[in-house]
Amino acid sequence: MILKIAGELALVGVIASVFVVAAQGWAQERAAEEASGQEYMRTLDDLTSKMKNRLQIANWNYVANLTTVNEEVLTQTTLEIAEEEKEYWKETMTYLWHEFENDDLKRMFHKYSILGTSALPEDLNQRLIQAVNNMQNTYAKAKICDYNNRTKCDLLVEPDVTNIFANSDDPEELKYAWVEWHKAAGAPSKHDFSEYVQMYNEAAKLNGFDTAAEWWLSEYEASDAEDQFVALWSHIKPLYEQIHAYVRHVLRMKYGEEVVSARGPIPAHLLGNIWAQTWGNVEKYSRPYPDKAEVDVTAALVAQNYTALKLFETANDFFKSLGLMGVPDLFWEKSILERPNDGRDMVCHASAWDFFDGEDFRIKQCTTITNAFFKTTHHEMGHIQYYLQYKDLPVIYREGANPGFHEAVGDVIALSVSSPPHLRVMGLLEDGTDDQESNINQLYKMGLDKIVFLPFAYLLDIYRYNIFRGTTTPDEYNCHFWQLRESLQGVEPPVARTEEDFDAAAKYHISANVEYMRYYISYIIQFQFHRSLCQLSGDYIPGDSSKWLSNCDIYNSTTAGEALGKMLKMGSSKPWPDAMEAITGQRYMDASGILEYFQPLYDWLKTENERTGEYVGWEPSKVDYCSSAQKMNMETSGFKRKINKYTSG
Ligand code: X8Z
Ligand code: ZN
Repeated sequence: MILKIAGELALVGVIASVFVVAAQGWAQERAAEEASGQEYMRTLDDLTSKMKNRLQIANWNYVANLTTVNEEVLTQTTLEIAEEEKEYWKETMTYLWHEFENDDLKRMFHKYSILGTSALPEDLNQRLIQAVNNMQNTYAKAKICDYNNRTKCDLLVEPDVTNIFANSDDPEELKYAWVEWHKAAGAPSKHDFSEYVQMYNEAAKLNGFDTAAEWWLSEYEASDAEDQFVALWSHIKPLYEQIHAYVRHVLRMKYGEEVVSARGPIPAHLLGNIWAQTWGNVEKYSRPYPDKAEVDVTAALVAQNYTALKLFETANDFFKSLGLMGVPDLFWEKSILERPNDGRDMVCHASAWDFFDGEDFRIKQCTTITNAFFKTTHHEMGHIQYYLQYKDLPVIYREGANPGFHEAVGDVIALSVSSPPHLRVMGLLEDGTDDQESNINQLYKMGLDKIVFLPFAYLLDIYRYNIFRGTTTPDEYNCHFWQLRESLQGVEPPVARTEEDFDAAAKYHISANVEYMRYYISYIIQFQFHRSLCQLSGDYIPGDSSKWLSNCDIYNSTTAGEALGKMLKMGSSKPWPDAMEAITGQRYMDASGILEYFQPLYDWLKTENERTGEYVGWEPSKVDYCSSAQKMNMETSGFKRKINKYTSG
């Protein structure tokens, strides 16, 4: 009996030690696998930076000079790199990275597991590239004729169309330019756009997403990202409605009730911008206190002989004052800061470029000396600052914490630069303007830029989510676009529209396949960043009503610079709440910053709209942009119900 028990115990012991040995073996194997994963990541990093560098060069060469040869080189390079990436991807996927202990390594593998458009079979990828190139080309080369001289037909979006909208207040001229631009830049791209949607959705599926909408949303690393966007809008909407009502009132007084109805949406051609995305140019005749000093700095910049170069140097100086990095010499050598005067076609829309070699960073911008470019210059330099700060990270992390972060950096700087105290120091704003009325003027000008932009940015991607998800089909492209613009922005087209038109593509980012929710997020979080940096700099104390957040300037604050730098250095190596925490101590995006900033303006607008009795909100447009069949279909298909979710209405 005793012997039997001893025998059984021995057997149990043997089995147990077999397990222990097996477990140890397995653990060793896993450790070895993980170590080889580490090693592999280093190789892949090296290869990826070389591939990305090559692709960026081909890309830059094309957009800076739209020739057929440059287009061919770009297409070929993209296809070749796609094949290479596919091969590496297969190897990457042989690693059991889900089991890795090291979270950082896991994060890198996870990022590499999304192959993007390179996942497409070559023929489909080629169709995608072709469709996007066609749209880019159409947009960049679109020209319209002069209103007063119809034989002069070389007007481009930058600077000509932009200038017409900035300076003209002839509603007929504006209507003409609006219609012509949409005819030239939008309508021809309809077919290419639907081809692009099919190919892009196909790529999304190959990457494991239901549609390209889920792919884009995945960049925000939250399962409820879309709900977060919706919630943010519900907080901002009351402020937007006040500014909308105020501007409509002024425009009705200016143009008459025939042109601007009392309770309708605002006609989109009267807002000082071809896309009605920012309304800063209507400030000159809608300023709350017209007798107070000028707040638009265009005239001051011109009077002081600012050049494109001087604008960039000014922005560079601000970053340096925070203890952040100045741009390297190569930047000044390689950037294009003005439209070259050699007759070439190029994509003028401003952009900042990382060439992924740690040395080459460039901006391409067709600068003119205006208030708007003063801001855009800081915006673009913010992208460069991010590139510089994270240049030593593995290449897979050289991106914003989320796409909105990248867009917010330069704008945060511009918030300080545009504060009345800073403008005064720069000599761009008259002295002796530090009173309540001047500050309301200044805040109003900012509101026309920042608040007004939010519904535009938000709807541009709700529009594309609907298309990617099949909620909007090609025969409804234009009708649904205007349905969203009316519901969210409260604007309407100046003339009737049909499906012959494709107005969305008259906006650069639609034709160039650039996700746009990034700007919506940026315009919200930049105020969270501004508030925190202002507190760190000591130039703002929350709750102290003697100093407005809009009067804070962080110039020279190395404490603020250090916090900003810390966040920028993280790139996308950590989920964005970690990056946000590095500056704000908060782990979520919220509208409290922007609402705090604009609180005095909100109070002023509310009182003013009550005084004039202006209706707040808007009733349905009387302009025809959907056919009766389309209208019926919107009711029965549930489209109306679906968009209600986004409008908080
Ligand atoms: O496209 C841009 C930048 C380049 S990232 C000039 N922006 C958006 C636009 O122009 O529509 C900046 C603000 C919004
Ligand atoms: Zn940008």
